[in-house]
Amino acid sequence: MKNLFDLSGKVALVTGATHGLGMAMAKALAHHGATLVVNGHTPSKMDAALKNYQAEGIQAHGYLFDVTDASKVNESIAQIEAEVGPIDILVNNAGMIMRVPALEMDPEDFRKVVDVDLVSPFILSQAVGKSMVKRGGGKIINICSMMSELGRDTVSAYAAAKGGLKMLTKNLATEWAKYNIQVNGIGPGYFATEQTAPIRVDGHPFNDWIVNRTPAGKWGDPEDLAGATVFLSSKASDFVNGQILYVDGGILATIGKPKD
Ligand code: GCO
Repeated sequence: MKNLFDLSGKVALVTGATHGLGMAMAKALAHHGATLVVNGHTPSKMDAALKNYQAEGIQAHGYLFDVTDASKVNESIAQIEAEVGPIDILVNNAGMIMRVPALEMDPEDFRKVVDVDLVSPFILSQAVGKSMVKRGGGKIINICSMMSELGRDTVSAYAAAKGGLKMLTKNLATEWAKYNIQVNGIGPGYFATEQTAPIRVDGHPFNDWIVNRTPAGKWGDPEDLAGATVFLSSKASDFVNGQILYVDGGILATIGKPKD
């Protein structure tokens, strides 16, 4: 049973893994034996992140590249596979959000959000998918969101992208399952991260509301994603294709309840 989750000998690439959910998922993969490759785009953040990994005994390989630039991505994947080894596990976590009412949002900003949150997972999946097909298999995990299922004021671009990412996951799973590539998603609920800091302030109406709206009655900790990440990266999920595993404290299971 234990070996089902053993990732020894596997190379895992996690995008946007210099902080937050990306770092937590990357650490879980490394602690289960994977050789870790982390992507980021800010040198100072990468330096700090590599020290953070090192402090936990993880020799992470850091690669700075823009996930929205297809030629840079293909170059970097070729470099990683030459220097570290063929990529067995890809976690498309890099993402961004802009909270702007739809009537006011600049279409160029809309395009930027969709580029990072939807187009880049396609670019990375295609680049890594080509060598996974040649080698007979692999694992791809797309980090979705509550906004893959639900709308919310001010996040139309993010919701459009995360909704699209759910369907990209199902479609890649449809096309690539025959190559023994399992493409699945993880849908985090509301987690205590840098990204949610602006809406997770004591007394902020959204903060109180989300705690009440979540059956678990709290914000998630990034470590709460470890199990789902290792499961969808391991032999344990070899017959799991095109699924979105929501890790949300029960938000999607309920209509919510009036405040006590
Ligand atoms: C927001 C939040 C969400 C969460 C997450 C929920 O503004 O609503 O930032 O987008 O980060 O995606 O699943």
